[in-house]
Amino acid sequence: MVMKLLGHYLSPYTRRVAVSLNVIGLPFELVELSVIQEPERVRPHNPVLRLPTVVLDDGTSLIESWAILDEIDRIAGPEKALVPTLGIERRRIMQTMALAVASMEKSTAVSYEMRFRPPEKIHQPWIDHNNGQCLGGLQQLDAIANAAEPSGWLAGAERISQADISTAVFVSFMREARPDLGLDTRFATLCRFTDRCEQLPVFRLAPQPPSAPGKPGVWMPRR
Ligand SMILES: N[C@@H](CCC(=O)N[C@@H](CS)C(=O)NCC(=O)O)C(=O)O
Repeated sequence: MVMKLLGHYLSPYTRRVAVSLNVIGLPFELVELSVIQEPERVRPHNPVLRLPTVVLDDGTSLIESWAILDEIDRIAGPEKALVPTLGIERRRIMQTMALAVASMEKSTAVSYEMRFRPPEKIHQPWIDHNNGQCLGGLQQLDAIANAAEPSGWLAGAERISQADISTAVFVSFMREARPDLGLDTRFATLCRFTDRCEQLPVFRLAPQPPSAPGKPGVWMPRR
């Protein structure tokens, strides 16, 4: 029995786990679930009702993508791990991932503010604050991507690492879900780097679904 990845590729956190499994070469089965529409299918495996959740072949559940990725690296061993276990490269890769995750979280804070709140309770200064934080992180990632041009990996790594996977998956998601941020214009280098990653077979095996025009509940805030 292979491990089960509960989630869907509309979720960038699920998608970064899937791409990581592809890079390492660990087989998995995607079990497509929506936490909003099917919470009772998620609850037995994750009491926090969040995706991704991984169910190992012995029935053990793993939650939170960062902790799942850590376990995948442990299973893969130090030669294949996507975050090096030792050395200064570990710090550079972890810090690049930290920028990517923090930017993604700030973008999501805005999406949730606009999607789940009644219009009269949306607070524009909070949206502006989060957008500013998100763009600050992406600006630094753009500079890091610039150093990797035209064919290298982020953080000076010699092969693809979790910094590349998380950055590219999150930027792809934000370009689609947050067109208002204008990432292609602001951060052309980062977007070029993301396009390069998205061409790789390991990314194409876990494709980000195309946006659904006219279905604001899927990507776009209901506003
Ligand atoms: N910190 C979590 C974030 C995961 C997350 O936000 N997942 C979304 C789907 S993209 C979700 O489950 N949202 C439902 C919720 O949090 O209520 C991780 O890294 O796994």
